Amino acid sequence: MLDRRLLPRRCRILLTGVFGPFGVDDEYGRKENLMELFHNQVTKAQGAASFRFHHRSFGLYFLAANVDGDVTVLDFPSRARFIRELHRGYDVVGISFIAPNFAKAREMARLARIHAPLAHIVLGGHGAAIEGIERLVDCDHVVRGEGIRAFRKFLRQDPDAPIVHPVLPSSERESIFGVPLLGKCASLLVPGVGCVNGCRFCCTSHFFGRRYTPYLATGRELFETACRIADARGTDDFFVMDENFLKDRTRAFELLALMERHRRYFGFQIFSSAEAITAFGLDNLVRLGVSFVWIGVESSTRQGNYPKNEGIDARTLVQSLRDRGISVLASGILCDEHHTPESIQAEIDFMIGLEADMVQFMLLTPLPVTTLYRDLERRGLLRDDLPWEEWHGQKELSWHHPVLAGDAPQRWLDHAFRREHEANSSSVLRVIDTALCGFRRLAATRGRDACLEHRLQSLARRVRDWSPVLAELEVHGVNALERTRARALARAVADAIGRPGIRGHALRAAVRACATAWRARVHLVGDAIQPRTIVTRFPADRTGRCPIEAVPTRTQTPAPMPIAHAAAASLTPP
Ligand code: B12
Ligand code: SF4
Repeated sequence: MLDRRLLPRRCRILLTGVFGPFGVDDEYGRKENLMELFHNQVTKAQGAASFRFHHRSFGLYFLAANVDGDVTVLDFPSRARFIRELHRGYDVVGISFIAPNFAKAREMARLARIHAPLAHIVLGGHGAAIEGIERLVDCDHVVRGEGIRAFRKFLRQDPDAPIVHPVLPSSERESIFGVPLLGKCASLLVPGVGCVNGCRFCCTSHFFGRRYTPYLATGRELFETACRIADARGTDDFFVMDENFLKDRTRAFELLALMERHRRYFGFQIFSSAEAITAFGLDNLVRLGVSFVWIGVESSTRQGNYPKNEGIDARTLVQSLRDRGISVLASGILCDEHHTPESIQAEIDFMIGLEADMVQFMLLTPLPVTTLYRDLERRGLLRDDLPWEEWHGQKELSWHHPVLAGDAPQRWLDHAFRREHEANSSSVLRVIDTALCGFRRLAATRGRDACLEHRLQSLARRVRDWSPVLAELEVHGVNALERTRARALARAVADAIGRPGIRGHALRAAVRACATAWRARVHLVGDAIQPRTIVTRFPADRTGRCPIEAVPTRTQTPAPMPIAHAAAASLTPP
């Protein structure tokens, strides 16, 4: 192990995510592990109507923006690109990984020892929670939990220096039906990490010590940071990467008050628990500009649920949000301990019956550091024959379930996603429907002030920008029900905000053309999209720690088929 006291004052630091390709079966990974959020865990059964995009490894940019030194961030490298980068000469190589990417992190540490033998190897991210990781991976230092302060300490820098929020897009290469969404995507906002609720399965809460560590502690800090980022990126929309954004009600109300006072109305896509949403008030969410909220509904049963959902009727909450123009992603847990084939079907029916815009089904997965993990470990129920690559919650259970064994969990999961799609239609249709409901409700509200007037215009824009995709669903919907719904919704949109003009018709035709090309592409080569490698260099002694370079170096994606879609910024689900 290298002695960190030997590190030079001005370090050359490489911060990297794990290497691709992603979502393929090889010695380092599994095909279920796509580097995508929606297509992997939410709209995966929705075929061409699935939302497609990539998210950068945000934590790395936060570290880079907050330590002193020449820092390079390498996102989505190939193995060969990583080796090439090592030869540039680094004092520190920081590897960020999650548990299912354990084998990749181990291989990268091995490569770093060979190609950069003098570099200190630091491991961080959720994978660092794996017990005995120091022994399993050849490294010099492991950071568990919040990383900025810990990494500064490691580098012998001031851990309590102010935190700089980097300016970043929330996602890359957004598309649906093979149609790239043009225009600016929402920016990333990370108000803080962790959640105090400590639900027993939740690894983000446990990893950060069941505490909330704010990066932006007050509404004013949030507002000022949002202004800075919005001015730099040219969009007022934000994807808020905070486990339970509305939990700090005072901060959210202060933010709302500042937006109203300055007449600067941002839009937000957030994660929040049902209790926090209810406590903040649904109409306040509309004023705050929330267009999307991810809620952990978890289960219909008392046994499978958590205090955050106590006394709240999930279906009423979901419908009340959608009525107000707020899209809901509801997530539910399958293969909980008490589930049997009968009760699991009831659970799936319950999730479908919520009629949310999107539903995530996830297998109960005990990840290291969680109470659930400790509990199952104590009871001897954890599987020791399953490699970490399989701990992604999309196929096998990583623990011994009393009745659901073998490939039963995966079959239930596939069945759940498929049924949800068939019953509730494609998520994009629901998202347009939600925006239209919100528009009608607000349009009927008397005495709208400037804030609500702004929200009304945003909803109208969202409906107008997204509705061309209905042209594709009218013809190629998953079933007759969806095709009928798409036609009815297109008529309702025309009644509420006007018939499509020449531009609208052109967009509808373009969507159809792109979708046809996409179907051909899927038929010939499949629907995989690998993220491109992104290299960003943060030089030392920079003002405001801004990167000087962000170089996409490789793309494995098909050539984009551009059609105008200015809506990307107004509705970009996380
Ligand atoms: C964005 C995201 C993704 C993106 C990936 C982005 C990327 N480029 O890797 C997408 C959507 C593709 C994704 C996919 C998956 N994800 Co994911 N994802 C997240 C999410 C929502 C946010 C992460 C984030 O940016 N947080 C904000 C930043 C600031 O925090 P951070 O990353 O934790 O970084 C901090 C510290 O951890 C630390 N740190 C991080 N890296 C490093 C490195 C060094 C050197 C140091 C010193 C410190 C350090 O410092 C940072 C600042 O404090 C988290 C949940 C969450 N709320 O954190 C899940 C999460 C990380 N994902 C998870 C999982 C399981 C998956 C999937 C397997 C899901 C699935 N079943 O399909 C896939 C795997 C994909 C793959 N092939 O790798 C788990 C990880 C579980 C675990 N214990 O390992 C999480 C925690 C969600 C959960 N609760 O289960 N994911
Ligand atoms: S409320 Fe959500 S983020 Fe918080 S501990 Fe529970 S599952 Fe995790």
